[in-house]
This record gives sequence, structure tokens and C-alpha cells, in this order.
Amino acid sequence: MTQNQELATRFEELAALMEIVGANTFRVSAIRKVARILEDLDVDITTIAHDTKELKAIDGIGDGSATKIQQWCERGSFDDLDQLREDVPEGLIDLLSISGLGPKTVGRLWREADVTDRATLKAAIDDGRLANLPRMGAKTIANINEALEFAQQHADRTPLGVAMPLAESLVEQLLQVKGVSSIQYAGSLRRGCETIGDIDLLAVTEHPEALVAAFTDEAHTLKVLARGDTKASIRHALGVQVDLRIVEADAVGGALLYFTGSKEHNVLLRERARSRTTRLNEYGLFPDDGDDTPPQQRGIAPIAAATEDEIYTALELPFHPPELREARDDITNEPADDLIVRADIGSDLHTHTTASDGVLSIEELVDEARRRGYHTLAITDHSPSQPQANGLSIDRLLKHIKAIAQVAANHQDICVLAGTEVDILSDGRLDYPDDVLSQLDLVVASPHAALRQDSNAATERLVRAASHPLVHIIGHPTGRMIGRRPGLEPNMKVVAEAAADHRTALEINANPRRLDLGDKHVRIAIESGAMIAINTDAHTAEHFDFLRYGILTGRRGGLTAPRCINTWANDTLMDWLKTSV
Ligand code: DGT
Ligand code: CA
Ligand code: CA
Ligand code: ZN
Repeated sequence: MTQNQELATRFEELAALMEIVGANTFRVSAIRKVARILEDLDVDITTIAHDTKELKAIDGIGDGSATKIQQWCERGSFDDLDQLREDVPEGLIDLLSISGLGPKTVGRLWREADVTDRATLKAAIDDGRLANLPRMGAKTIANINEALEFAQQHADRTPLGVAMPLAESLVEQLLQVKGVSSIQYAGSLRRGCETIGDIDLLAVTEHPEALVAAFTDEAHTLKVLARGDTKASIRHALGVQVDLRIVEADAVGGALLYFTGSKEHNVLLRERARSRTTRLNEYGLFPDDGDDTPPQQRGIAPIAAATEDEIYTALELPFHPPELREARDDITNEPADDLIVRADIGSDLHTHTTASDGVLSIEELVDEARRRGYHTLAITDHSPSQPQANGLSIDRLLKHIKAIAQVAANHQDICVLAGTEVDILSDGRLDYPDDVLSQLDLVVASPHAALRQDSNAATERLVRAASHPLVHIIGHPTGRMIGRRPGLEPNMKVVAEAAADHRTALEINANPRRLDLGDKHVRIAIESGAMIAINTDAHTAEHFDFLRYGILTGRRGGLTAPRCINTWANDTLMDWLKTSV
């Protein structure tokens, strides 16, 4: 994050805290405005902060804001923020992460119903205190209750997008410890699950004590939960539990297979082993001699233990990639050999610029796409019914199409498409008229609002959009946010059949908070004959790297490369875009 963005975030925080304590609306919006000014500022704020005159010359920055900026540059915070952070209970800030609870509501709940955290909110709902508040309808309370329960149910699991980078940085750090020859993550994380209970690390080292010491001493450890000679568990500062196990180099395959799971896959493999008078455990596959004492303790050599591949082969089973080791995956089924991989992807067809709510210009998006070797990039900003995302009016969109064409003309090595992410309104109509949509190279249609409608209405809505001849891709079809809101619950089979009939692709939105379609829906879509898109929905340069999560989700759904439109060559893609069905 740049200094300007960092400071803008502090002003946003200040505005939220002010709203919670019920500050004057005009003062709150003045603070929000400063945040936006800082985000858009061309100069680094820290280089001009010493000059009060220059600061105040910026439109929208007055005495009060100038002082805050100067204090922040000196000590990383400012008085007003410090004061409010002290005044407002921490539990209230946490409530803001619950879907549907904004600072205004949270402030009311605090002042009028003594709510200070999740527990007191639950109590206030249960004892009817909330229902007694003026202007607090039964429907609103039911919605809050539902969102609260949803958040509670998911509280103990960490999103893939948090766990994966954390695991990778731990692996990188621990590889530096003397004697460590290999370290990798297993468990649900290696299987690419959308949320992770804990991170499981497996290491091979000549100096177990040194590794356990480094792991438990790690600067970011909140608490050491367990510590032994060859294993340890910590609670990481980010709140995630991490288990470390040290294993023997010649039995890594056995350990990796066991600790990758799933538990159900392990059970099936063990049964398979037993049926051929062998025994499978975390040390490998052994002959079964009827003795109950574990074979590795009796010096018995394993049949296979060094690699997972050897073990599957010895069991006369096809190798299963970690993403296909769930209870639903039949162990005797041969996984497709063209299961999608990252290197197959040649395009990103859903990205945002500063014209709506992205932070990159068209040119900067193109640079990012080229850096990743893509042959095609589609620019798809929001439509007007998303005012909070600065959705484009028809006039602005038409100008935007011209601007995109200009950038496209400057680049021979990448095909830049003018697209939109048009809103699917609650009844399935689209937010732009057809004569506007027909001027675009590519149309992504996505639901953003009315995400609580009943299942039938949701099905009809998505079927209608998927059947529209000008729609190419349904973006994040359910609108869910993992751990935050369930989103639409359509009959996905019906939606996917309509998509297949009209040659519309269904998106796996790779943003790890979305992963929408999820793996189960990907399976249904594929079985129904629909095509799949994997897009990052990039709003920043870093978001392009979300691709990996989309790939994992696709693989969990059994997605093969030919089924995914982002693997197609540019000419194939263009032919498909031009054929409206
Ligand atoms: P999580 O952490 O809840 O997201 O899910 P996992 O799959 O990472 O589960 P975890 O961390 O409890 O254990 C890691 C792997 O170790 C698990 O996938 C399979 C294996 N495992 C753990 N406990 C058992 C067990 O009781 N039986 C069998 N068969 N395997 C187990
Ligand atoms: Ca785990
Ligand atoms: Ca574990
Ligand atoms: Zn988007």
C-alpha cells in the first residue's frame, strides 16, 4: 500500500468511528472526502506534509485535516483517531464485518440497546430489546440475526486467500532454518478448499529441535499450543492455527498422502490397502502380516512410502491430485489428464478500471495482462445501478469504449476488448439497453443487489440473463461472500442448462472471498454442458494473482482446459464472442 492509500484508510476508519458515535453527517462526509482526495493525489503526501500552506491548497483539505495529516506523518496516527479508538468498544468494529451492519446501525445498537459485541447483539435480539427500538422492523432484525449466525458459523475457519499466502511465507521462512531440506503444506489447504480449519506443515530436517524452536519462536506467534520433539502447534498472530510435523525423508510420500486427506479419501485408501493384504498408515504402505504392532516400529520395510505416486501405483489406483481427494471423488475413477492448470490460461475477461471502482487505468490493466503473457484482456466496468461502485452511465460507457479502442490500437501484442459488467436486475433484466450492449465486444452480466430473493426467483433471474443473446458470461453467479453472506441459491442445474443452450459461460470468480461458482456448482455446470470462465475481477494489480484460487476451485470441480474459455486461443474466443445465441 502506498503512503497515500494507507493514510486514506485511516481517514476511512475515522469516518466509520465518527458514524458509530453519531457525529454530524456533514463532518463525516468531509472526512470521507479527504480519504478520496488522498487516494487520487498524484504526489506522495509525506513529501508535502511539512508545508501547511501547500496541504491546505489542496481542495477539500482544511485546518483540521492538515493537522491530522501532519500528526500521521510524524507518528503514524493522529489525536482524533486515537481518541475514538479508545472510546469505541473493539467488539463494535468487529460487528462492521457482518453483512448488513454499517456504522450508523452499529452506533444505534450501541447507544440504544447497549450492544458492544456479537454476544450482546445476540442477547439484544433474543430478549426483544431490538424489537422495541423505534424504526427497527421485524424484517431488519431477522436479517441481522441471520447474518450474525452466518458469521458465527464461519468464524473458526480461515479463507483460502488468507491461509495460502500465510502458509507460503511460513514455508519460505522455515526453509532458512539450518538442516531443513524440505517443507510443504498439506491438509485442506493443499486440497484447495475455500476455507481452512488449520494449516498443516510437513518438514524434513536433520535438526528437529532447531526447526521446532524456530517455528514456535516465530515472531508472529500469538501462542504456542503444543511443542514436542517432532511436532508443534501454534496460533499465528493472524488467528490461524498451524500444525508442524517433522517426518523422515524416505517416508514423505506416506506422510503427505495421510496429512493431505481428506479423512474420507484416507479411509477409502486404507480399505483398498486392506483388501489386498497390505496396510496403509502415515508412514507408507506395508505388507500386512497380521501383527497389530505398527510395521514401521518392527523394522518392516514399506512397499511404497517415498512419494504419493508410488503409493497410488502400488494400490493399483490412478494418482489423484489433491483437489480431487474429497468424499465425493471415487478413488477408482481416472482423473482427466487435461485438468486445468494455471499455464493454460491466456486471458482475463473481467477487470475494472478507475472509470468505475478499480484503481488502475486502462493502460495499467493492459500492462498487467501483458506481464502475465495473456493474449486477450477484457475491460468490464460497472453499470449505473451500482452507484457506490461509480457505475458508468450510457454516455460515460460510450466514451469509455472509445478510450479502450485507443489503448487497444497502441498494442499489437495483446487484444484489448471493450466490455462491461452489467448488473442483472432482480427480475433478470439488464442494466443497459440492448442497443448499448451490442456496441461492446464482451458482456459480463452479474448480480450485485437483491441477493436474498427466494430460490425460484433467483433461478428465473439467472436463466433470463444467461439466455440473453448479448450476454457472454454470467459473473459471480450467486453473489456470495465466503463467511459473510450466502448469496443467491438458484437451482444451478436449471441455470447451467440455460447457459449451455445459449452458449453463455458461467464464471468462477477467482477472488478468494467469492470463489463463485464454488466447486460443487462447477461440477453441476460441467455435467449440464455449460462452459466455464475463470476471471479475477481485478480492481488492482495484485488481484490478477487471484487466478490461482480460481484454478484450484476449477480443479476441485473437475474442470478440464477445453471447457474453460480462458484457455482458448484468441481466434476461437473471438468467434465465440461474435456468435450470439
Ligand atoms: P481443516 O483443517 O478442518 O480445514 O481440514 P483438514 O483436512 O486439513 O483436516 P485436519 O487438519 O484435521 O487434518 C489434516 C489431514 O490429516 C486430514 O485431511 C486427514 C488426516 N487426518 C487427520 N485426522 C485423521 C483421522 O482421524 N483419520 C484419518 N483417516 N485421517 C486423519
Ligand atoms: Ca488442516
Ligand atoms: Ca491439522
Ligand atoms: Zn467485477
